[in-house]
Amino acid sequence: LTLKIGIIGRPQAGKSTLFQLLTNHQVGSGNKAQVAVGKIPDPRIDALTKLHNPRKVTYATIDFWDVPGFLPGQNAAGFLESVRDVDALVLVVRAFESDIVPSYNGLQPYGDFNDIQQELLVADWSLLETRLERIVKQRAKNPQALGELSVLEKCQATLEQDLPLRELKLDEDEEKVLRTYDFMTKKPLIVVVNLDEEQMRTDSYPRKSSSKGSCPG
Ligand SMILES: Nc1nc2c(ncn2[C@@H]2O[C@H](COP(=O)(O)OP(=O)(O)O)[C@@H](O)[C@H]2O)c(=O)[nH]1
Ligand SMILES: [Mg+2]
Repeated sequence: LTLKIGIIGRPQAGKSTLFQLLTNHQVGSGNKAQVAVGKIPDPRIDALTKLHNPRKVTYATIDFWDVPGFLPGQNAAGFLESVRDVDALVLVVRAFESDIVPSYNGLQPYGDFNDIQQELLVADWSLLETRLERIVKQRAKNPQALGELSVLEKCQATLEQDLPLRELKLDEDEEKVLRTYDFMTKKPLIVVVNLDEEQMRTDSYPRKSSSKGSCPG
């Protein structure tokens, strides 16, 4: 089973650049999700290869999906559909400055992170509502429904605080129940802040201005 990772973010954030780096795959200009294979570097395989000099060397791989950029106010259905079944998300947010590359509502990496996270939270809300309705109806007939209901209620409390479901601490059985759902904010998330060289060197780029919460970058 190959791990699937979806690369998401605004247009012009650097998603395809990262995708190309990871997969060595040239990106076309179309606006469709693209998939390519990334090899996982493994020093153990390299050591064995040196020792045995085999004819073929096979690294473990990850399928990376380069997902079309998402803009706020846009219908999120298509965007969400392309990442519904990935195992993890990489969110690329733009910090780099450029006169050539257009930016959408300015350079605000934290704001971009927040907007997209919000979109994922909303998607989970609507999935949760559907599931809750169904499970409440099944409760009388299905003995498993009660356990599921309690997990979903915990999810509800978490989402009500605007927190992603990966923040919710569950025991092993509850985790198993939750895994049967494709909640977006349950997926592991890596936030990549795409800095330019100057920002790298000086470690200064637009961060979150208010003091509430912490910037994931
Ligand atoms: N100056 C600068 N340009 C970048 C950087 N990262 C990406 N770009 C450029 O920004 C444009 C958009 O990048 P791309 O990876 O296609 O963004 P995507 O729309 O998120 O897939 C391309 O022309 C890239 O070459 C960066 O760190 N600095
Ligand atoms: Mg792209």
